[in-house]
Amino acid sequence: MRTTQQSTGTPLRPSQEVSAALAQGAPVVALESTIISHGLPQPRNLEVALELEEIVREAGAVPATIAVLDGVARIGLDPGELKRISTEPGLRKLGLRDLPAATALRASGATTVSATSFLAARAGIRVFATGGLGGVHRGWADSQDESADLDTLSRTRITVVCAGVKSILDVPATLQRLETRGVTVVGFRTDEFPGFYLHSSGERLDWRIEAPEQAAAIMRAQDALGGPGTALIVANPVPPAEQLDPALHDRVLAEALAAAEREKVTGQAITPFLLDYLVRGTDGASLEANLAAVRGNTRIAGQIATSWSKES
Ligand code: PSU
Ligand code: MN
Repeated sequence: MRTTQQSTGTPLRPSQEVSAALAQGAPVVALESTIISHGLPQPRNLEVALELEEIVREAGAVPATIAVLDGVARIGLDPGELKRISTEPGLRKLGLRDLPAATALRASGATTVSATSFLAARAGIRVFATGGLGGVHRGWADSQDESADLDTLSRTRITVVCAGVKSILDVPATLQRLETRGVTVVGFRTDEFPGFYLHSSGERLDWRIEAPEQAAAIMRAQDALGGPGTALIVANPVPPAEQLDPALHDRVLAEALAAAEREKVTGQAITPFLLDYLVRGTDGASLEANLAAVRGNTRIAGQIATSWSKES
């Protein structure tokens, strides 16, 4: 279904439900749309979009899936709009830098972690759930390809619950960049940085928390300390029973990286290309691991948002 609401002139439009929740200080969880439009195959993507919203509601919070529709940044989508971002051909992938152009030129697109974080924070939402963050790509020394997710999280006051960064990336380099940029990273019931499809990336973490209330306490400390407006990354691993078989992961990822190089895939296209290659190369097993990760993150994000709204 296509909604054809006219722009009211303001580039940011929260849904009625999200506005009401924010006005009352009720918990709200932002959800990104790139994972739906560009990260998951149809028709599963729409089912997932609806399911993630339901998980947020079960945790007692209001979901706010974020996307740009006809030049308006929408904070909270109805089921018809979720269907639109799941099925519309040619929907763009919008990072932070794309928002002014998309707004001015009345474009429609799904928002990445960088654009979603920025828009959520602007709307007054503090907690955001996704799958795996973008980061420093392998071969970054030549390509200079580092996701805008990292830069945005270094200057946006938002809590992102994720299963680490996508394992297609250079994970140690990404962690180094997060440290340099002052982004706080804590493991949720783990001492190791999660590996997106895998329970662990093998990289150690400095901080570990056991409960959503501790994430809310760190958020209060961020505000009390009053430093630069950095993010909090809550790294929540996919359970070992639901992870992708590590040997299969390593083999198919190596094939995917070789195929991307052969086909000269670069820029915004590389992440969707690699994710799609993994889905096909693992007969859908990577998709199930990806979904298990996103579901778990969404549940924890709902709990953190609920704890945060009770105490602030
Ligand atoms: N997490 C997933 N699937 C995805 C993404 C994250 O489980 O498709 C998306 C996010 O929107 C993230 C983007 O911001 O991939 C990173 O893209 P790039 O590497 O081009 O910055
Ligand atoms: Mn990139």
